Amino acid sequence: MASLDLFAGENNDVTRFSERAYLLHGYVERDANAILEQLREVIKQSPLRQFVTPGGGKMSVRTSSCGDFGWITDRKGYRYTDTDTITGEPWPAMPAELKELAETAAKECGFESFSPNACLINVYHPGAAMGLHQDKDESDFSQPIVSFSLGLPATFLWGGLKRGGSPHKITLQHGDVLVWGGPDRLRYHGVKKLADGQHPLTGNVRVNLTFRVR
Ligand SMILES: O=C(O)CCC(=O)C(=O)O
Ligand SMILES: [Mn+2]
Repeated sequence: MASLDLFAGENNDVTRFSERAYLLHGYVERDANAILEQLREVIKQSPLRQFVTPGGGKMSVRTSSCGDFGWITDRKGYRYTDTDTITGEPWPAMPAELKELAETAAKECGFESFSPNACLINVYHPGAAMGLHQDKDESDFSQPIVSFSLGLPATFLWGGLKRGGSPHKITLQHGDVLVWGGPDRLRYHGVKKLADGQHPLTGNVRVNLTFRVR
């Protein structure tokens, strides 16, 4: 297995772990309180829920969305909608500060024109995980994915462009941001089962936000 250090970037705060995939260490740590406050408001309007996949399994992660579009899944498939299927209302607006932070992170990694219109909120309790998958329900793969991690640490799995093989493991800490795009945009990725723990800001959960152009 190739060492991730192979791609280590020039800047200590950024690790480039694939051709166009970057870990911005602690990038949103200072903003964590404000981000979580905004999320609490979003979740009041569109509550967290456990989706059922097309295969009929219940996802272990609890999910909501904000922005013009929200990502959903049910027996009919994975897709984006412009209304929350629970409330029947439009998804809550994407807080401007969050959008700006995501755009600045993308710029930091050379993705100049990123303007996300969907933000998927994933809340992991201990034992929750996300299997290896591609983010491929979007229409413009020239746009990156920007992902914030808050609260409990997690092991992120970074695979190839095809299923199979053993993925690299990347530890994501509170405040870390991942950006991936270009030739890495359709990489398989996932999250290992969350270990028990307590975090001063989130208690026993990990919160993940992924900003996307739907
Ligand atoms: O929780 C994470 O770090 C990744 C989430 C993810 O891949 C997704 O929501 O599609
Ligand atoms: Mn994903």
